[in-house]
Amino acid sequence: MTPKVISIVLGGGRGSRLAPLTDKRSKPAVPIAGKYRLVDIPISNCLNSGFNRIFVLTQYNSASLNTHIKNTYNFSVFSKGFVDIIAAEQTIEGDKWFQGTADAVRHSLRYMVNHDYDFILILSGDQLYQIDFQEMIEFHISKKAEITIATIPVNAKDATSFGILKSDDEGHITSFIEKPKTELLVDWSSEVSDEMKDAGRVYLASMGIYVFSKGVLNDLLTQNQGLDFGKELIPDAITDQKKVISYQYDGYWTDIGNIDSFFEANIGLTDEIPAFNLFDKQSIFTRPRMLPPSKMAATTLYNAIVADGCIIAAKEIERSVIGVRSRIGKGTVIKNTYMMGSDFYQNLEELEDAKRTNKPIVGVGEDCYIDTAILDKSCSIGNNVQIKGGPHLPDGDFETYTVKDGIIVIKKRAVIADNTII
Ligand code: ADQ
Ligand code: ADP
Repeated sequence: MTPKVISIVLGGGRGSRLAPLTDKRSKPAVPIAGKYRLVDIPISNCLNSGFNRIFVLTQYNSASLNTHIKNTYNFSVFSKGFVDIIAAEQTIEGDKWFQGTADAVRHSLRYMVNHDYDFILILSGDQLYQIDFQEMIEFHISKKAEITIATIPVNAKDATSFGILKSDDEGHITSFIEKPKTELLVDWSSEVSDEMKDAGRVYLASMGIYVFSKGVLNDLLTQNQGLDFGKELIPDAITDQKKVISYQYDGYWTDIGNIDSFFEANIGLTDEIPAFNLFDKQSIFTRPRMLPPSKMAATTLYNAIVADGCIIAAKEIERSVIGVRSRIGKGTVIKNTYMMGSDFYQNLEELEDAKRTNKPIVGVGEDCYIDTAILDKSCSIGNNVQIKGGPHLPDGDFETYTVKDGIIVIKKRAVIADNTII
């Protein structure tokens, strides 16, 4: 019998580490891979695992997340499936934002009472991976676990950004420390496969993906006032001798919480055999847009991903992801760049008008050179513009762009005049 599961996607706080991409939209709505949004990844993993009752918790309910969910995840009347957004809201009991991940789930429990379920699957909203949660739930049941945490071996550098745990031979987690300082790590290495050991990945990290048996989660959230799973609930559950089990995963998984990892995750998709495989039997779902196929003039493409509906005359595109409805002028070279695309097309009249008044059109103009950049949606880059990111650039925030970790992020709808050099 299929286990009865409700999934909760932690859609994030302000998403400040992803600014300026999150200036005008909530984190789950950030566009990824040219045509998807971050939230499509955990939702697709759930749907592909056969779990179609999903709540997305978010701090602020942006119109674009709502529109995306409403337009994408429509289930037939014969299905019990839904994807619902729960936003932090003022209630009789309180008027605060969610104070942390556990607090967010605690506030959402009242939406679960009408549902029939035995397990709650809690997922992070900003990770790239493909996991069969059906297998994880079966593992949880077979181990008679109360809590199961998905884990992955990581190296010492990464270990400081994750919850690190130790487990016994049976996979029981015996201790857990949230984001340990480097000097504490000596006591925390685990037995891992030779392959992982050779890669220096000897610390077992929590992936922030949890299965809870229903009663256990309810008890924990009512008896423990902790605000965060990693900082309080999980370590306390282990101290309380709850049966917490590690479900070790060694496939591709990456946390895309900041600009650098977001950039790498997108550009990594252009590898010959990308670690995250979009071209799989299991689909990543997103909003069907009914766009025309992309049209290209004399463009040389090396390792490029080009989404639907683009009109491209560029000279060269290399190791870049070009999003929906992108328009790129002739003579332009784009390298190591994620161009998110546009929300709309300008019609011929508007294009003529822009030409007459010397305004850059939406997209990238002619004879530009763009390297190591993220172009947010619907920006207008004029002709002969040079945007060159790289480690030489200091971080900074300007009217039309931000620099983080050497990556230049052009803000949504920014207009960059002809001949600009960044
Ligand atoms: P972090 O990712 O640092 O560590 P956190 O910032 O709490 O933990 O975020 C977890 C997820 O919840 C993210 O998707 C985030 O956007 C979302 N989130 C955060 N605050 C929220 C709020 N108030 N309301 C709704 N959603 C919120 C966690 C664990 C570590 C583990 C890593 C793995 O704490 O133990 O190693 O995930 O990435
Ligand atoms: P984001 O993807 O950056 O989060 P939104 O989802 O809020 O942005 O905006 C995308 C929507 O905005 C699309 O559905 C698109 O139809 C609409 N849109 C935005 N600007 C325009 C415009 N100038 N003309 C037509 N539609 C637009």
